[in-house]
Amino acid sequence: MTNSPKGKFITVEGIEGVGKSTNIESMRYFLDDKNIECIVTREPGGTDLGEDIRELLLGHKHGAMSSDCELLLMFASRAQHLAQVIAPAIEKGQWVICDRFTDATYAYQGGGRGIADKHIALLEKWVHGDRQPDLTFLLDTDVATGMARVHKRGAADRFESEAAAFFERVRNKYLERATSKPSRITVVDAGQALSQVKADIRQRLNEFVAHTQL
Ligand code: Z5A
Repeated sequence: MTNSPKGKFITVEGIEGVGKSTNIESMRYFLDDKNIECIVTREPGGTDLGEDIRELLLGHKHGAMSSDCELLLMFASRAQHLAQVIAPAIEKGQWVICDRFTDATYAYQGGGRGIADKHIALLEKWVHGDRQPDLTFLLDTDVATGMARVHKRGAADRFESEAAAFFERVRNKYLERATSKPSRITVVDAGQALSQVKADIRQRLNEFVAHTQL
């Protein structure tokens, strides 16, 4: 009996408004076209429990939440998500596209809130061991462009209410991580016309799919 191949784990990252949700939909169509079974999920969230944690994290009910509490809730949601959704899907051979994962924790809780990388690394090791995304798209554009896109939507959540300086630190941390992990993280210029952003993502995804089928 041969083991069926494991699925792949793809994550999509970036500051608010860079077009993660929009482009994830196109990525799903692309994989469908290639007859690759995939699921789309998100963090924080992705399970019933995780979605409840997401409400705590994004809502304004707990505006005075400490940075450490925020960090631990992100990993609590992630632990459930990995155990209940991500790991089982990959084991079954499905591909998983996840809207944000641990790079977001380094960017927001590390870069944004100032928590030391070594604390985040400890939780990362505990919660996901050696499991890492196989491919990450970092959609990158300047903070003003991202903010202008989402602020058209109305009421801002707890993160969206942060000042531009917070998102500058988040963006810098993302770019720093991309520089240190070039084989996993592909940076896409998300300030371009959407058609070009989609084309850039499709090209990288195509290379990745071809490589996995070698
Ligand atoms: N967070 C954290 O702190 N730590 C963690 O570990 C994790 C998360 C996992 C929830 O994330 C918050 O959790 C997040 C970080 C924190 N807070 N923030 N900020 P989220 O992913 O749910 O929230 P978000 O980043 O605010 O997502 P978003 O606002 O939905 O943005 P998006 O998905 O990147 O964008 P979009 O909805 O696809 O596009 C926004 C608009 O721009 C839409 O009208 C599009 O049509 C338009 N758009 C998209 N691309 C283009 C281009 N290229 N040109 C023109 N217009 C475009």
